[in-house]
Parts: sequence; structure tokens; C-alpha cells
Amino acid sequence: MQALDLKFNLSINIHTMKTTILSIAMMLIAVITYAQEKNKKMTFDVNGKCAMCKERIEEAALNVKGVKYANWSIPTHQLDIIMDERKTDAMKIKTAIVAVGHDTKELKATEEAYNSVHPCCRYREDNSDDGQHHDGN
Ligand SMILES: [Cu+2]
Repeated sequence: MQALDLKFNLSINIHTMKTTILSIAMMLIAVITYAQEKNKKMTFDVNGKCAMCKERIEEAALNVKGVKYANWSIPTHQLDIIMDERKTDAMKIKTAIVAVGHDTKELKATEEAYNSVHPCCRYREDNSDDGQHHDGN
């Protein structure tokens, strides 16, 4: 009789434990899903110079799955993004941007990618169109 009781209690405890672990896991998933925004806005610096750069940068960003909006400003070099955080992240977007030759703060374009941009877009050599950073007159 006692052995049966013990077995019974043990099976109940295992069942309770499983239920507890399951509810914790479900709560965690709910929290993570909630934290990921469908229309997450973000802004970061991207190097470039002209309207051609603008087109190239925005196209590269918009080609990333989950990016809904991309607008790069020529004078400020700021790229405004709206993205679905469940599908993409900032690093993926930056990777796509450096792949077409434009530097970001964290990631830099390879020499090869940089050389693929139009000669008038060579932002590394010439800062004449850059309104914010004057290295000297
Ligand atoms: Cu350009």
C-alpha cells in the first residue's frame, strides 16, 4: 500500500513539474514575442555623399526581408529604418549596406565593395559634400 502511495505521489510531482516547466516556457516565449516589434523604428549612420548613394543605400536596406521603410538623408548621413524585428535585425541591414560599398559605424565595406561604387560616390577620399565633418579648410 505504501509503495503504491509513493508511486502515486511521485507521478503527481513529475506531472506538476512538467506543467510548471511548460508554463514557464510558454510565458518566456510570450515575453520574447511581445518584445519584438512589428514596426520597429531605428536610425543609424551610413557613409555616402549624393543622390546616387541615397538610392543605393535605400535599395540595399529595402532588399533585406523585413525592412518596410528606408530613408537616407544626404546632409545628415542618417538612415531611418522601419523593420519587423521578428524577421530581421540591425546587423543584417548593415551587412547588406556594406555589401554595396557604404560604411556604417560598426561595419565597414570591403575595399572591393567600396571600389564598386560610382567614382563620384567615393566618400572616403573627398569630404567636400559633407556638411558635418570638416577636417580643415
Ligand atoms: Cu553617391
